[in-house]
Amino acid sequence: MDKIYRIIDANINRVAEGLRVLEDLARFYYEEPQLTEEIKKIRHRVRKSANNFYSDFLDHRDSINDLGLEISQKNDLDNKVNIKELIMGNFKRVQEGLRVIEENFKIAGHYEVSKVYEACRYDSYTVEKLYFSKVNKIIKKNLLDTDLYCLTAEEYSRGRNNIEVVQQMIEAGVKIIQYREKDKKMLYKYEECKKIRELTRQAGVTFIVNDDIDIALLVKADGVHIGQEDLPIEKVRELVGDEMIIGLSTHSPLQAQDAIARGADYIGVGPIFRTFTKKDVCDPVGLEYLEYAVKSVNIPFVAIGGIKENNVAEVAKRGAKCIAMVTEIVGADDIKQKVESIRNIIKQCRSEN
Ligand code: 3NM
Repeated sequence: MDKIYRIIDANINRVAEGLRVLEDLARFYYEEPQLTEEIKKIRHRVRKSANNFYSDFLDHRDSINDLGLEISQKNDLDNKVNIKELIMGNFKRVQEGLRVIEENFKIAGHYEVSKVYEACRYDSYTVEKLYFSKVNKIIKKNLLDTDLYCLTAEEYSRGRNNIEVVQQMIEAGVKIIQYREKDKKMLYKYEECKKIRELTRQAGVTFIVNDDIDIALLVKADGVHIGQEDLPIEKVRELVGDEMIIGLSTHSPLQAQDAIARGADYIGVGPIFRTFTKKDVCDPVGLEYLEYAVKSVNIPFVAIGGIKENNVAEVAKRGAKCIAMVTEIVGADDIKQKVESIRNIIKQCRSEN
């Protein structure tokens, strides 16, 4: 029976620690009271329900001779590249641990106690669902909490391919990138998006695919961006589900309100100035529509169209928090340096606002 207590002890620690990771993310990172409380309740129950066994656990604990530490140090199977993976990994750790506790308490002759851990496992399934739905809402709300939104356009990239350009954008610290290629064949777009997904995932950068919902789904992009004449947003939502971000280009206050009512997660507001990058776009809407968006659009939005280093200040001073640029970035001699100087201008405008 000694070894059984050793297993239960190790798993109670594993579960409680996993819960603590989840609780602290909810509490300090997402600042989400309901999740914090729900996780805390389970964690206390996990610890308290085994209080009577505390001395048995200590008697049989033998961490120094645990094979697990050496194995864990030798591989990186437990590595995580983003917070979502961290959350997922810890829920799995908690649920697996609870199952081990449950089964071993039965063997140890404590059937009633095992049922408590079974109940905790079911509670954790419910909280996991709640956790992800809340986290997704928070992620979507904050999705454009960054100064610069960059898009690809290989034909303006001075001979660099999209992958090189994206790598440089990431190195420059850009936090959201849209893949936009109107004239490439599907296969090439898919291959490029697969690579970009890998790069952005490793760097924790949000990745949006323009137009091609199928590619966005296949490569597990964070979102898809569509235009006014693409499939209706409700139908796109049916295809991509609740989690995926949907962005919609809008060119007037009416279109903005329509996009909000129909479930867009963010909108593009533009074209602010004349642009030749988007072939079929309307005339510039000027800064007026931007001013409307700043006052009246209650979802994230990004200003776009003809914005360059030499006019970005006008846009930032009008209150645009997130600004999109295509040719100014992809066509720069030095992308990193361009991003840096644009960022400095935006920062300066914000401090003056
Ligand atoms: N959408 P540049 S304007 C992709 O108004 C796009 O919805 C627009 O390119 C809109 O920064 C645009 O090179 C092109 O002017 C922006």
